[in-house]
Amino acid sequence: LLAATSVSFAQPSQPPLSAEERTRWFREAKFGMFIHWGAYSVIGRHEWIRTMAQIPQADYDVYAKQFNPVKFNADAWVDLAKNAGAKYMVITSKHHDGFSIYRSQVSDYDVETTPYQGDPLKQLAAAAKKKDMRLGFYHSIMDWHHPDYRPRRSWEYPKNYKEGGNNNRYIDFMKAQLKELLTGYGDVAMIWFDGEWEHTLAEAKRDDEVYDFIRGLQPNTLINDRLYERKPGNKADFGTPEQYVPATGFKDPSGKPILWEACVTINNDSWGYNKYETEFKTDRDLIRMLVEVVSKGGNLLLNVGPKPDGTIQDEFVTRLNAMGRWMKVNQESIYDTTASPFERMSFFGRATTKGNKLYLHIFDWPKDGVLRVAGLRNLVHSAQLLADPSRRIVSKRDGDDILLTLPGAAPDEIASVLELTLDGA
Ligand code: JFZ
Repeated sequence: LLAATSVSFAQPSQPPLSAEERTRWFREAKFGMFIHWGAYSVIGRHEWIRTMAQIPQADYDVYAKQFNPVKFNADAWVDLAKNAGAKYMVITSKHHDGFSIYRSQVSDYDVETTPYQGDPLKQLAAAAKKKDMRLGFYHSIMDWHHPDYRPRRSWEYPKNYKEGGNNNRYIDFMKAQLKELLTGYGDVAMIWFDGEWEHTLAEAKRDDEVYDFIRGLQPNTLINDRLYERKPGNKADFGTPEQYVPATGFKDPSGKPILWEACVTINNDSWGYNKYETEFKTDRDLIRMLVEVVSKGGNLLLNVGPKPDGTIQDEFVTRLNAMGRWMKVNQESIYDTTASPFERMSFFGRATTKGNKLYLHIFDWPKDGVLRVAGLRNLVHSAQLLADPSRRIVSKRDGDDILLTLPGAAPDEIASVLELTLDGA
């Protein structure tokens, strides 16, 4: 269990990169795995359960103390992500309930209060490092537990602001936790803030201070936009549309297009483990969603909520494996690509580009075997199906369009990818 902690997490030296350089891996990666795991997983309903069910702190703590993931295997989690085709993982170091799932020296509301002897984040960081997987931390600004956090949930404190809370002291605490995460766990791919809507940092005018603090510890860690509460001209590396795919890209509050990452659950609604959930997106929903996101220039951060024992439910595993099988055949059309060049999507599916390659993701296979790509004026040098590269696909110009003659049946009912090599792309 503790073997993983023998890996050295000596602070890596990172020469600061330009924004363009430090986000390169993110733009190439396209697909990450999100993990919501904490005291709420023990209850197994929803990560907001403490607020939703108005559970008093003392009662909630009984569950928190039961967090004991004896079957947690960090290598298995990294393998699951890797086999699915994900290039990075983002895990909750602390969610809104305030419970840290790592061994925090500055908080006594953490995994150290449970029977579990290890540090899940240390083990995950070691496994990720070994397997060449990037790891980032989701960290909630909102904290329902810390005595200095204001405002508190209104159902507990009708006045909304708890007497005695001290915003600045809370932010100091948050910085101390960030320092632990950014100095004890090796390279941190990103800090994924959340819960900014209670204005904690904005009110104290300390958002930029937190930004600079992170950069000072690890200059190339990416920082999401939820640090800033949609402040115009902020320095965030990427935006975070949630549970939807923005149709025309994502803009910061000043209107500047920025990198973005759509975060999405595999189940219907809950980010944390929900044992009552019966609805799950299908393989087809998920694969097409990844294609959709990438064709619009974004990343997909797909969530799993592991069980309290450290295992991941079959409904998630089978779907991630299906994505992985699709990715093994078609990954060229995903990694390191840029958004579709077509202003209006052709009827058949989606598209991405890379250099002189144009990838067509065919959702609706043409019944007459002829695919019309409207408005493609480039010369098509060659065309091949990624699922069947040996077969020659004939292309023919028809005015502004290209006609491609395809085999009778789709190689993949969910999404078949046709790679066009263009002249003068
Ligand atoms: C937040 C959390 O409250 C939730 O538990 C989960 O961690 C998720 C990833 O993030 O929920 C949000 C945050 C932002 C929006 C909606 C839900 N939003 O911008 O619409």
